[in-house]
Amino acid sequence: MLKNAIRVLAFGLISAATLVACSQAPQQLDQAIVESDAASKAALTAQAADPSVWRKQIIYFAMPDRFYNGSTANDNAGAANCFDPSDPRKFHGGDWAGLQQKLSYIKILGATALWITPPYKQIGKFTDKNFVSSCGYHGYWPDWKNPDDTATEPKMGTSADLTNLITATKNNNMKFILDMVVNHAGYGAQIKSSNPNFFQIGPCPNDVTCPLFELPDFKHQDPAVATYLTNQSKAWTSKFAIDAIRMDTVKHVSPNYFQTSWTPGVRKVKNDLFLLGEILEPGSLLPYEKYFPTGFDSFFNFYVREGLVNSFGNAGSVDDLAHRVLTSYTKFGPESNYSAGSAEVRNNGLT
Ligand SMILES: [Ca+2]
Ligand SMILES: [Ca+2]
Repeated sequence: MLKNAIRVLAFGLISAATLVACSQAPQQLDQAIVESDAASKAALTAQAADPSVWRKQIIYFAMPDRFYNGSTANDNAGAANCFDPSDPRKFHGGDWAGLQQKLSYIKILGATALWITPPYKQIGKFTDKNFVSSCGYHGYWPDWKNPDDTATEPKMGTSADLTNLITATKNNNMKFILDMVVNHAGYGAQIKSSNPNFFQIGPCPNDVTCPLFELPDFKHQDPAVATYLTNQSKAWTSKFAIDAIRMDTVKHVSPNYFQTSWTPGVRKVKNDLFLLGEILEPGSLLPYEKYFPTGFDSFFNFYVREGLVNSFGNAGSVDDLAHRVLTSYTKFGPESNYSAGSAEVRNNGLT
């Protein structure tokens, strides 16, 4: 979600991600994944990103709309009344062409991988109950239709523009990470009208079924919904030469969906995809454990990040950070300690 994205952005323009590496994932996949086809299961467990490659990456996270305007021709494309550089809730003109023009700047900073916010066509101007209007400049309010057509956000550019950005990224020897979301659609998205039965209704007792910021929340337990969303992610993965997927709002989606549908699905398209999940949970490591068997390679470690903020950002005791690093190490082993501790601190100039 936007709020999460801003928190990550605020932490540093360039950063090695604070990650929990799923070093136990292959074994747990063997134990937990229920596949009707034994051959598919064997293939799945054999397919994964190479951790020795991804452990070395320095990821630059860019929200293209707020980065650089490479083409003023698309500023007013798509949704009406959504381009206003003076309004923090509207589009400001940045696009994939602008990002491509500035790749050398990102590379000079030392980044080895580029992660951009979701590319989906966004809903039109949304006015909330307090009469505040916003637009999906962040990419997390997709205006999907059924069947999905992999439409890109016109203000970001065309499919060709995205392809060109990815190609240029690779030509600069950088990896490309595409942000995706399967938890929700944008407010009033086309699919909400065409397929109202695709969405949760009624009480919401937990993170999975409770709509986030009242966004239309997908009912992943419905096989038709699972198929729709997984096919959509597979289509984007097939259409664009991405190296990795950063998945939004993981803890708001059933682990079973990822484990049985989404992860095997996208890996069948590209078997060495690096799958990085957002579990925005600073208070406990329990949710991370819950999602380990789902097939993700790694998760952002917001638990250790909270310790970094408390200890260094807010001038608190380092005891809090030490406790969190030790807990993470004890729970997930030396890989999590490596990725969650030293790299993050060093690359953000905190030591
Ligand atoms: Ca533009
Ligand atoms: Ca949900």
